[in-house]
Amino acid sequence: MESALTARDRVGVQDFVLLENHTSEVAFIENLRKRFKENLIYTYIGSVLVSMNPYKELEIYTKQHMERYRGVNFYEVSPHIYAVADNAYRSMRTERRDQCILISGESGAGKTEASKKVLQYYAVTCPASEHVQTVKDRLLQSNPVLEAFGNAKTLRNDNSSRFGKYMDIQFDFKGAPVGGHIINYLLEKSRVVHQSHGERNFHIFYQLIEGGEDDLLRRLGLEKNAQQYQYLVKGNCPKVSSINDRNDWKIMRKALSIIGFTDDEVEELLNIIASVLHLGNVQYGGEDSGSAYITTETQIKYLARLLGVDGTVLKEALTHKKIIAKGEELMSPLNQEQAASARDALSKAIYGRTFTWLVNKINDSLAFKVWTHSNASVIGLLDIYGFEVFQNNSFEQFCINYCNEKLQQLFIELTLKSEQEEYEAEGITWEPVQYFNNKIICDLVEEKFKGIISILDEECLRPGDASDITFLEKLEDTVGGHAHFLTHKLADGKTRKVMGREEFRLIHYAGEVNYNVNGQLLNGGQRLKIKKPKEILNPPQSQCPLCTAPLTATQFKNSLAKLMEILMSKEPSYVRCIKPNDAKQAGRFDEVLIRHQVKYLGLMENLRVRRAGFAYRRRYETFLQRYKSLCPDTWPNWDGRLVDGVSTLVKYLGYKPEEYKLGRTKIFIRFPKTLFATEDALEVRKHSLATKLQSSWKGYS
Ligand code: AD9
Ligand code: MG
Repeated sequence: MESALTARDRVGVQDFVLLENHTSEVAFIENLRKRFKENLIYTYIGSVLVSMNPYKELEIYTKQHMERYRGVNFYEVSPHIYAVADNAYRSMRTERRDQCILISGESGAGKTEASKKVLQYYAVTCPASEHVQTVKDRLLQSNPVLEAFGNAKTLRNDNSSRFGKYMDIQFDFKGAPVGGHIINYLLEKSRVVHQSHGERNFHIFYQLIEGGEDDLLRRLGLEKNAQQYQYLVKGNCPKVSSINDRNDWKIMRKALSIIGFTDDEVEELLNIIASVLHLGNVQYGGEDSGSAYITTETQIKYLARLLGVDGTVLKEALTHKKIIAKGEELMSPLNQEQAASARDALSKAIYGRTFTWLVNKINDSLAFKVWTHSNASVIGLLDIYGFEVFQNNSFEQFCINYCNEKLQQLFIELTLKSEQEEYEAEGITWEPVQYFNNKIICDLVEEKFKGIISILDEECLRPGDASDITFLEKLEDTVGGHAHFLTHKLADGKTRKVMGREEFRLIHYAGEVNYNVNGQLLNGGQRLKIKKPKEILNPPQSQCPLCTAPLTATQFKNSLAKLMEILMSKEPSYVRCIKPNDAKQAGRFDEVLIRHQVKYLGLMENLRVRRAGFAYRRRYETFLQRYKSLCPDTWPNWDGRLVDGVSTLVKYLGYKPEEYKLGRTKIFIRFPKTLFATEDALEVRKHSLATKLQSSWKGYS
């Protein structure tokens, strides 16, 4: 029989707070490595779950596994995503407090898979009636639909979510899921018209072309060949070995039916998807005057039919822009290049709007019809893009990283707050922890009038010579002296050689990122108010300072503020996902890559906060239950007060006064070695009992 000590040598500790040297990153990574090698992909930092993507199917998600975690204390079973799900569920039920599970990590780290596991856990383990079963099915089936329209193959992940997602699962007073609601964030619309080498457009396009029935494709005017479509050939990657588009089409179609889409609605949806493909194939020629004209009449014919608009109106929309001169609307012709970008802008707008429509439809179908807040509780699931640093970082990365700053701030505030509250509740002196508060970076981005987003808005709305470069200059004037902001200009007027003239650098909590300002004004300033398809076809207006529609960056800022409010009102659980290598391969532990993520996820900081003071804490009844066999006075039953039992037990075990403290309901143990010694004693006792039993059996034979 393996002793507790050698087992720990082999598989590491299941909670990082039990590491002897908790400040050592080397020890942290080593523990991850040991566990990963043994297929132990989950480890805790206190109540935070660290999850490593195994890149292979593990036999740990069966119904039996779910049962094992049901209603069981966090520490009595090995770390698992089901334990987090169950713990949140139980807290919701017993404390009547709304919960949220925040899943973070970089692209391909396993966030979406983790969120699906949580949802499956509730679908299987929560009580059900006929109505509830429908809700469960719809909740589960929302995934294949949203993934078809919102996920794509990227270099980093074959099924990368190109949008952020927050999902509420609503439970009734019996604890049965009775409804849901999804909020989506910042869909990567640029992918509709362009993909980098080795990447694809959103899955739905390929699913439709590969899996769509002949009849359907005929109606949509589509050919069964992705190579025919300009929007699908940019990345030169029509097929992906891990993806079966034809099969996924069937799953997606079935999911649409389960969610309650009528045949007409499905047809309408697919009309729009087909329209985007046709739009991509619209080509232009140039008049002598320079004005663009359309050379591909067939596409216009299909588009007019599918979108239900007049062909002439459509053609004008694709070759002209509307300007307002002296109070009058005029149509001004575009040149070829401008027309092509107007076409692409239209495709992106149509796709973005369709995605929002889809989310709204799913929400209608998940809506709990007799919902009142008084008798229901909520578990929220956040699956949102992690911190991103590319060679070239643009507006999209800026928004994503800003979002991560906000989440990190929330994490720090809530973790510290809950630690502090626990110490206070237990009557134990709180020792303040030093930590980096990233509020200063959030302010730099979002502060009114002088934050980066305000300056971006101002430049977007300023008529005249506003450009990406004037935006950068304004930034330099306003936030140039900020400790977390840099450009190529040095304070003494010299230039910083390592930086380009069109970029600024933010020193994020997770590292430094250079953002290119090219196109920031365009992206940051896009107005979002679009309602019906016909309205989309109105040519984009030139910038109008009086327009009150929110700008993309500000809208994103506001939606993040709302998200923070939602999360703040709930009790959080955290899942931190780590990707083991960039090759999407099982068994490969790329230490450099992992170390980066440990840093970006702020795990060492997290561990430090958790370890400040005490490594380990347990409720008296749990502690007594586990270790009472080690002390004759507490074994087999303890009659008196729990705290006296624990006190008797630890004195018998030889704990020194500086090694532990007794709170109101819990014991706090300062060093891991104290606990390990107790665990080892327990192993020894079990072992000797087993030996005794064996020898007494032998006596009978
Ligand atoms: V992105 O930011 O949306 O690009 P995610 O969501 O973090 O990313 P995802 O959950 O999609 O990553 O995981 C990527 C792939 O890793 C999956 O398609 C699976 O092939 C693989 N994966 C992730 N988690 C698990 C797991 N627990 N077991 C097995 C997994 N495979
Ligand atoms: Mg994902």
